[in-house]
Amino acid sequence: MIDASEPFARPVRPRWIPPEMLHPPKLDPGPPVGTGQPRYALLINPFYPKDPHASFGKHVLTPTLALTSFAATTPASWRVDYWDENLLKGRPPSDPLPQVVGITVHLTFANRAFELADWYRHRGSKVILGGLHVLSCPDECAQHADALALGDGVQLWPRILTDVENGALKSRYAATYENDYREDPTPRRAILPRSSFLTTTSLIATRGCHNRCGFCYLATEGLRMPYRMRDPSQVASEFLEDRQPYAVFIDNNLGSKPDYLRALCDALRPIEKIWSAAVSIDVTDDPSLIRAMALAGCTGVFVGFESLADQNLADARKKTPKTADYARRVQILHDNGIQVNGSFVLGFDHDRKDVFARTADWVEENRLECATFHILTPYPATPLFRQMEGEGRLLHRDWSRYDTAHAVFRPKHMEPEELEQGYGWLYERLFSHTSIWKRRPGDWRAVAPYLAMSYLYKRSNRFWHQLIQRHLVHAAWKPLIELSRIRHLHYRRKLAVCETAAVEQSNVVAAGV
Ligand code: B12
Ligand code: SF4
Repeated sequence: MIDASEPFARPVRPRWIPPEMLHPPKLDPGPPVGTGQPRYALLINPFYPKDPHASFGKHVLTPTLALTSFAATTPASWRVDYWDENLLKGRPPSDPLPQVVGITVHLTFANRAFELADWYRHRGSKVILGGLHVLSCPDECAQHADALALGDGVQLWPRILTDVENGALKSRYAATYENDYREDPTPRRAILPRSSFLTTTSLIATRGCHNRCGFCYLATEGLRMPYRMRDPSQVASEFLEDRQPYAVFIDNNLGSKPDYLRALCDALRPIEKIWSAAVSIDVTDDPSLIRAMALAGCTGVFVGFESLADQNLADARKKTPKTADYARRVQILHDNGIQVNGSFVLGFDHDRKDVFARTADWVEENRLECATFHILTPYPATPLFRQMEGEGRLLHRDWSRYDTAHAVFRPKHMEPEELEQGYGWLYERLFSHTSIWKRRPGDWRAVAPYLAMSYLYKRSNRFWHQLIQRHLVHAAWKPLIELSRIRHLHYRRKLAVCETAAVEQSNVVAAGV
């Protein structure tokens, strides 16, 4: 029962959701076809239902690198195509039938991945499944695949294709993440539909993280991902090669090694582009690093605050500054013109029903330009999963609802329904006109682009499916992105002048003048 006295108890208005955002296209049974066109591989990112509370636009900001990263290792004699079901183009291609179909599997879309796998296998393709869910639940996935790729696809894919050619495909291939990351080829971005994403430049510079939070997928049993870095110059050249003004770093935590981040900023500064990245808030330990990020083109960070309660963070074993210091640290980012998208996890053991209102107030007081919420979700094979399972608190194992928008465990201080309703209420409040306006940037020149971006991102869910189907995503964002880049270059010049003046001042002081 939801406590009616809570602010989040007010029923959320039912909204119209475009059916394309909730259901994948139906696959007709069709007859078995044969063995597929030799040396033709199709790579699929399966459909997942979109959470109506959050932005639909976020799914077409930038593509996953899961498929393009290993597509780059496809032998030259093979044709390779990319198919993202979330781009709403209908049924995936089957004429000609690919000899090999590679599908990436996460737990939330595992069922759709299996449906696709069964469909292609029935027709005669060889199906290879890879990705996070294959690593955490291999036996479940094996029933739907000719072969499983456990771990790093970049090392496995060429081996798999060679074995297919030789009629010697094995049922399991495994690779670790301990190799030298600098030797990985550039992801094959040319196979992506450029008009379908805000930017096709999803970049990755590092693998792993200096933390190992108990709820994070990085703590999955059997996943060893030592911290690895690519050469900063390699990353800058990839950025240039893709010819887009804006890139999104999809690293787990770009700030894990501050010295590396500084070197990366040195390499990115001359190319005069803009980018955003996920970091943990300890990146602000050294404000000069934040200045270096701004001068290198960083316009936004996605910060995993996770919780505003120290006890929750300690339970999760996250090494992080005290939450009382978060506001000052956010200000350091804002002072350098960097927008903050705060990520919060709800439902930790010290969260009571006031967590929703307290989080919303804090986000507004600190004028976070954007916020993303997640219901705590115990991913299989993580320490959190084992804990919840041991305490008998898991409600079910329907992976499709392990999408951080549903309560899949029994929280300590509220009902699962209250957790879900509070989560929905938070998005309602933070995406409201009042809240968007309250959080506008202090610099009046930044207000118009902030409002335009906020409205497109947070209040256009009725239209996103049309932009996606008409290949207009890139075109819709383009003017705003270009405007941001030009504003940022102007802003950087001012920052650089201040920086030079500060250095000259300290030289004068050092010289004892
Ligand atoms: C980009 C991204 C997105 C994008 C695109 C997602 C998409 N599927 O199209 C957007 C922003 C839309 C998104 C949304 C969400 N995401 Co997301 N996302 C990421 C992110 C940051 C990068 C993914 C990536 O490119 N990784 C780099 C590639 C190279 O690594 P990889 O995927 O593991 O692939 C390698 C291997 O696994 C293997 N491999 C993978 N697939 C295959 C297939 C074959 C055939 C072979 C041979 C090999 C192979 O080879 C690759 C190279 O080694 C990851 C975090 C991260 N850094 O990985 C989170 C992450 C994948 N997302 C996550 C989540 C929870 C979500 C959301 C549910 C969150 C939310 N509530 O909105 C949504 C919805 C998506 C969904 N239902 O799954 C979780 C998944 C947790 C889990 N255990 O499944 C992650 C791990 C974040 C996290 N820290 O928890 N996401
Ligand atoms: S800091 Fe973020 S990426 Fe690193 S282990 Fe914790 S949750 Fe995962």
